[in-house]
Amino acid sequence: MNHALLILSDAHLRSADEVMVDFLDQMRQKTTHLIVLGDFFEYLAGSNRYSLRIYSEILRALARWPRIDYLEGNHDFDLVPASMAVPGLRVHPKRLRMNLAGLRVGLMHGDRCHPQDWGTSALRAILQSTGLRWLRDRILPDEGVHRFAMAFAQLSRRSTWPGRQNERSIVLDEARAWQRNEALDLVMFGHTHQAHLEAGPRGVLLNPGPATPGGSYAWVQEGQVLLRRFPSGETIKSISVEKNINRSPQNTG
Ligand SMILES: [Mn+2]
Repeated sequence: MNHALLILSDAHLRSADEVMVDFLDQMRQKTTHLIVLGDFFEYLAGSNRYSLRIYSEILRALARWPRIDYLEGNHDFDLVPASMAVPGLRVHPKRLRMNLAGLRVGLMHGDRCHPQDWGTSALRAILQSTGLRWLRDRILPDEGVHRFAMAFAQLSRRSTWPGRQNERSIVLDEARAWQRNEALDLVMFGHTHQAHLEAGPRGVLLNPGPATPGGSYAWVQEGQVLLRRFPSGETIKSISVEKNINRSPQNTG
């Protein structure tokens, strides 16, 4: 079986984005399966009609994909496939394991790894709390919520929040621990905007990096994991990933 995967993360799209639309259409000639590791949109939560209108062109490009597995991030959450009109979309609010291309794969966004990292989780924490979710989706005007969230997202990136400095190593540690505990051949995550491709004794760790011009994306095919330049596609790094039948989960409880 030749099951190729396109993996994108952290594009933080703010509007209709021609580069991304062209890229998605081009890549669709090569695979039918797209994996998004979160924060693809700068802000999209619930079925905010204003956000959906802003992103309509991108959503149409996504709708042309037969299968999309979408891990929610801290900028895009509570996604409603029906209101997004993307028939192939499967939304995953939390980290999950999947068998893909014959491999045991773990997928996570990467936020909420650090207990003190209230900065990057604030947007999600506030807008996803029960009371505010109700306000967000039923009472407040969609445009106001969208504009507030966009402004807040920008502020949170400019500032240095407690817990942000060592975010990269904390997310990596979390990915390693998960790989070890569940015998995962490949763990993929995003969030830190720092591409990472590593073949360790227990398997492969992958952060595709931000899918923004000059950034990167990942491609998995025939036992190879490739880190590639976005959007041009030059290979930055490539390693092989194998199904390790000798590995077994460490925690059985
Ligand atoms: Mn994130």
